[in-house]
Amino acid sequence: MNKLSEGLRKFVNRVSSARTLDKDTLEKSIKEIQRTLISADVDVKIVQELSNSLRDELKHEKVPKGISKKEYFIKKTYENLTELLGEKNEPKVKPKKILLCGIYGTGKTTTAAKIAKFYLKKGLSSRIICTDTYRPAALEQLRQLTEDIPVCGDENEENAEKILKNCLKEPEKEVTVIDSAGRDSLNEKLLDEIKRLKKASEPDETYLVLSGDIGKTAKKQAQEFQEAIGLTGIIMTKMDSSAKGGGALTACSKAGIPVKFIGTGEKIDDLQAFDPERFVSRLMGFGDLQGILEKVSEQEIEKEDMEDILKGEFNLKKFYKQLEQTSNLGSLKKIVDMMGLGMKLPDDAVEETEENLEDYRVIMDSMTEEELESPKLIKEERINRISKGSGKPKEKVKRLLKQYRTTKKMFDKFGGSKKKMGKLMKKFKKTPL
Ligand SMILES: Nc1nc2c(ncn2[C@@H]2O[C@H](COP(=O)(O)OP(=O)(O)OP(=O)(O)O)[C@@H](O)[C@H]2O)c(=O)[nH]1
Ligand SMILES: [Mg+2]
Repeated sequence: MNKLSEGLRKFVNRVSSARTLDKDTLEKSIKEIQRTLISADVDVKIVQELSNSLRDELKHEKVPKGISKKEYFIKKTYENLTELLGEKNEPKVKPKKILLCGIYGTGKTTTAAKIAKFYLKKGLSSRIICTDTYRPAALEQLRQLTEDIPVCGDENEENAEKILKNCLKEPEKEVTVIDSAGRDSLNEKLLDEIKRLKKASEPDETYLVLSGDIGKTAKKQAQEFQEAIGLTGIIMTKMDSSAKGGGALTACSKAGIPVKFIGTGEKIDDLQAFDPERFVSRLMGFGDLQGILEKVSEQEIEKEDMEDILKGEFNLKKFYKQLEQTSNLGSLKKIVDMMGLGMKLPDDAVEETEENLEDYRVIMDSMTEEELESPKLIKEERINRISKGSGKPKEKVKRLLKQYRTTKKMFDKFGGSKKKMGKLMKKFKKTPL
């Protein structure tokens, strides 16, 4: 766990365990956040703004019914931090060309492989084009990173643009990721090369790959590339190993250039679409935060979900959301128990799901939108693909599907009776989850 997370969790603990949220506790807690953010290289001015906004909101806004002032404070902190990090990125699963650029050693090549794999897992065919003529064995590096993705390049050609053009002539795949060479800074040579690669490939996305360890200076670098080349987003790597990743993310968001993905390790699966809410809630401690968020804002969302579920629209996406929102199936169990009609989720099903939670998440990350929405489409062939993409055994994919079906059957049975459903909805709306 990195320092940022450690500090934020300490903050959550301090607030939660305080008897009341008096002025002294509030100030000490704000200091805790300030220290933590500054040590993650978040700009001092931004930290100051955040503290002021927190103080202000706590002073002027009414604490909603049903939660304590302490809980409200934690929720506000979560919201303010999330806002600092910008918008959520939901990468569209459709054919595209992606050009990666950046200076030396930021993780371009590793990221090229990760992105190609990301889309492959979502069911799109993908390939990588290596235009790096500077780093010896750049092609070899890519081939080692990816077993099941074709890599095109030419060790004997020195002109990056030529390599690109030749590779683009090869049979097309749905997603093409273009890796480029780095330089020690955004100098003329690099600029010239990327401009030419961009012209020759006409990419749908141009991503700057930055390493989280540069902290708040990310802003300057991002702006320079943005002006010189035109970016559609940033990929922030080494979020697992850098103490300054928080500062780097915040800086990019402030510069108005969206962070699209984050790299969280050296392995090919260590890439996540950037989601500030998920990111902050992990940092602050999902378990601690979850209870509070559920009590307030998410209550409404879950109610909507519940209505859909009762209408018979329970799919893997909803199941996935449940898994995402709760670190265990507690709330789903609560829903089921609340039905109070002798239909209980078997305890071992709940336990089993808790145990398998992380695996399930990985498996579902390898499914397409269509599959998540209509799990009945998932037959043997797709199971094979999902198992391969996620690196999990077929049996595990099947077990997940079976668990989903069992739960759905129960909901369907229940949803059949309108009267019962109406009664339940009334009850449901009154009772916080
Ligand atoms: N911990 C961690 N290491 C990473 C991550 N992404 C890349 N790396 C490591 O960073 C180092 C450099 O990665 P490369 O992908 O070769 O970087 P590059 O930008 O292609 O480098 P050049 O082509 O020389 O400019 C390698 O050791 C990678 O394993 C990440 O998200 N987390
Ligand atoms: Mg490289």
